[in-house]
Amino acid sequence: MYEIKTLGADVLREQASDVTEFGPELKRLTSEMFMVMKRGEGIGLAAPQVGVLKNVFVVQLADGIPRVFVNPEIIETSLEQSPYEEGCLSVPGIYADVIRPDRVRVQAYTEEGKRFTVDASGLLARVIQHEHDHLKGVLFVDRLPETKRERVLRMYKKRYRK
Ligand code: QAP
Ligand code: CO
Repeated sequence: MYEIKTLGADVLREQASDVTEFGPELKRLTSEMFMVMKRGEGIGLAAPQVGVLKNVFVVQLADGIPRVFVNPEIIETSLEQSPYEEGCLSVPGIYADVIRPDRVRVQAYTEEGKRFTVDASGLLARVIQHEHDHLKGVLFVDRLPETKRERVLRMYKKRYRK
């Protein structure tokens, strides 16, 4: 079973690589990722968070639809941006408002290797951008204004030591 890597783990800071084989190994990875995500009561999880440097993330919102994005690319973002409170299974207990585009168009592949495009808004758009960042080694705390980032990181380290 995969374990969630937390802030400080080097693997969270590396660039992931594209998936080249759409077979049973990929299926196994995504099903394990859904399990890890649900166990942690998350709504999104990227492969690097379980130590796998592949361009894959999974999302499951309250609608219950399991969504898999393989080799995703954000091809368009709205000019309108808004703050929204984010958290991350890799930075447990920390939540902060992150400003991001309200809507994105993402192109990705299914587990079967079929290309698809989604226009996402609302929470789905947020989670897609957050998870896409993980594939580049970026965490939501990196997107906070410096003073706020320092404050939440201090809070995290203080809690983490206990
Ligand atoms: C990303 O994050 C997300 O600190 C997914 O103690 C979340 O599922 C993007 C979680 C919100 C946009 C808005 C975090 C669970 C789950 C924690 C998650 C925790 C337990 C985070
Ligand atoms: Co995250």
